[in-house]
Amino acid sequence: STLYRAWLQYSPIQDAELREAYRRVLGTISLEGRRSELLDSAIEELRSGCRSLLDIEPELLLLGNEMPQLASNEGISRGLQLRVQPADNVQDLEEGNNSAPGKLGPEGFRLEYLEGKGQERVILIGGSEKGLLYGVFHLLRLVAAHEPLTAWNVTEEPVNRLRMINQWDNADGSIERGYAGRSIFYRDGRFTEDLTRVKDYARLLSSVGINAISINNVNVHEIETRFITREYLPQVAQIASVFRKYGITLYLSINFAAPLHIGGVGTSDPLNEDVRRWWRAAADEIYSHIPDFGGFLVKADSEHRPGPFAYGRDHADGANMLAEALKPHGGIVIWRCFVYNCMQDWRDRSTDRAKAAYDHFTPLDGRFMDNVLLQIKNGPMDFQVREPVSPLFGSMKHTNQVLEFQVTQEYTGQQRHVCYLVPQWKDVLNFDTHADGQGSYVKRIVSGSLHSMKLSGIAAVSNIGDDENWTGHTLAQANLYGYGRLIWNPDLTSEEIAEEWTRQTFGNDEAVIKTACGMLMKSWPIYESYTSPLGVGWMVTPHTHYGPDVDGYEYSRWGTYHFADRDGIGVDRTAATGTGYTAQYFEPNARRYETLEDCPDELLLFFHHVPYSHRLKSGKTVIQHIYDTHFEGADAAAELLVEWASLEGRIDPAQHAQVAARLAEQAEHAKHWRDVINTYFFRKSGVPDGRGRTIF
Ligand code: BDP
Repeated sequence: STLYRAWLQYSPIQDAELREAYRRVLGTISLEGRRSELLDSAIEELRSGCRSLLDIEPELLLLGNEMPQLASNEGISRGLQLRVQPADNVQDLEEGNNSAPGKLGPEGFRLEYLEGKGQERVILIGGSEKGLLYGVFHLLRLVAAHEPLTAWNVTEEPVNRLRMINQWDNADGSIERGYAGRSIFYRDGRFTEDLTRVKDYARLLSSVGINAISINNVNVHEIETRFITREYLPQVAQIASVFRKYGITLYLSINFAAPLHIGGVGTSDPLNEDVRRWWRAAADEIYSHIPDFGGFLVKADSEHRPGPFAYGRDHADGANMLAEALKPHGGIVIWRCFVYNCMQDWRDRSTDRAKAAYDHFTPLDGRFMDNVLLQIKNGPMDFQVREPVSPLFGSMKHTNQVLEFQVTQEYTGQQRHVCYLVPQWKDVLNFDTHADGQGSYVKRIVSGSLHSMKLSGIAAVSNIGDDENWTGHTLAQANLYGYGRLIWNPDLTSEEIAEEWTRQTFGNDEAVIKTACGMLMKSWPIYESYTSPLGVGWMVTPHTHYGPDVDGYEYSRWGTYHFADRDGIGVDRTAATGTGYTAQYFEPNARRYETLEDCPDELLLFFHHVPYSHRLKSGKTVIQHIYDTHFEGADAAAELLVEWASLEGRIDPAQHAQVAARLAEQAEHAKHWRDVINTYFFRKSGVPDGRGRTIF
């Protein structure tokens, strides 16, 4: 169905001229080099794409091991020519072109349309088989977007080395923070038998360049603890082989206490020799089933998960123990920095959850083995609609770092509200940490270019489940698509990505593109406007994290407070009078956040406690800002529904209806948010709305 195919619709090209042009060059496909799993996937993808987009069955010419000079070989100087050419070996594509040949990295590709002497051809060269597969997906993307052949001239190379997706799927089939049905991997404690859906997921991920996946929740329960044992490894290996065909390496989340729980070792102390031996044996076993296994993802000493602290050891001890076990096999440890005290008391102002990751990890810089990567959430708290960037980025110059985003919309509307997150992620990537002076952007830290890290990249929590359309809200497909595209190339704009996605998903009707992209682009600001104001976060229903509950977490132990009282609101995180969090940033960021006048409005309440009468840079008082944004936000949500209605008849009815239903729900729920938040602050502050609107 159109819902299921997501952005790989490959809808038939209607324009006859364009179709003919594509048919001319895609009617014959020749492949030089040996067949392999990855190349088979590339060819399968090309063929089904051509069938569906152009209604042709391309002729396939296999040219064996020989690598003939392209131009000199008469027999193949037409059609689409595929070739794998490792990095140092790329020649000029065009005869007589004596400009310096560019180098193609291992995951890169070059696509070129050549015309002359009455002949047309397209050459696609991959820096590796994987690069070629990415090139095929790119080519099909160009066809789907109706790009003219003359514009087919691209060389692409992923900016980030590790481009990962984290599933939070549990063996019982549930998904932690999943909003799109049940797991496609597991059901009732078992691996699903039919792997069709897993394969289609691999295609979606590979089409946007994702090259790594962890397949189980970071909170590892009983059954998943045993995924690393003989009992489950054959099934894990099957999943690995599905992903391998699409260039995606498999990882597992592990339970730090596994030696104690399932190993009969009696302890999980990372410095205990029996424990270390147990992990080495576990790694050996894993690699005997999955020779290219990626490694472990670890949540330790976080939200009641076991970790090295129980034995008086630190996180370098814990991570290095695992890294040592994986090292001989080339595996890596991805160790999460989401470590904080979830049992703290709101009356104790000396502890601030926002400070925790930095405090725990910066003293360990330089102590981690070179196959350990620290995975850091984009913000210091937890994927709120608005947070500052984690001060850990750039603060550990001798440690490999991975940035963690959340594609699943836990705090951003749970795929019942539309919230296109690419603009938020771009803000994070473009944040200048000043770690090494001006221009020390987060994107340069995680790509490894700033501190020349060999292993780094970006990971994100997936938003898919077994719903027909994968993501619950069809517009939420744009977040998965956008995540992959953005981490492939962080310099793509949010608009470009939205447009690519829209064309491939809904077709090339310009009115649809304009409206749908416009809606995506304003969706995050709209969601922010009717939920928690000015960066303060939370105010959500405890546990589910859906819907407003202003004081839901205010007097609990999770470390997430807004400190609203009759006079004011916000968390004082200044060094002068507050928790001292601002001091974790490099200058001039530290000073900017510390100084009330300089702190950006949208983060004001994250950093400062201010009276309701405090004037923002916008000229409004805080209280009036709260009232206005909530009225405007709910109106804007209602407007989205109207805009979408205008597209009826222009896109597939199933897609249209699905989105319309969610937008209607959003519009209602936005009113609820508006009323709860405005009423709360009206009653707390006693300040009437300056514009005389009724607030109960
Ligand atoms: C929070 C989620 C929780 C996760 C945790 C994590 O509420 O379910 O287990 O993050 O990242 O956002 O480990």
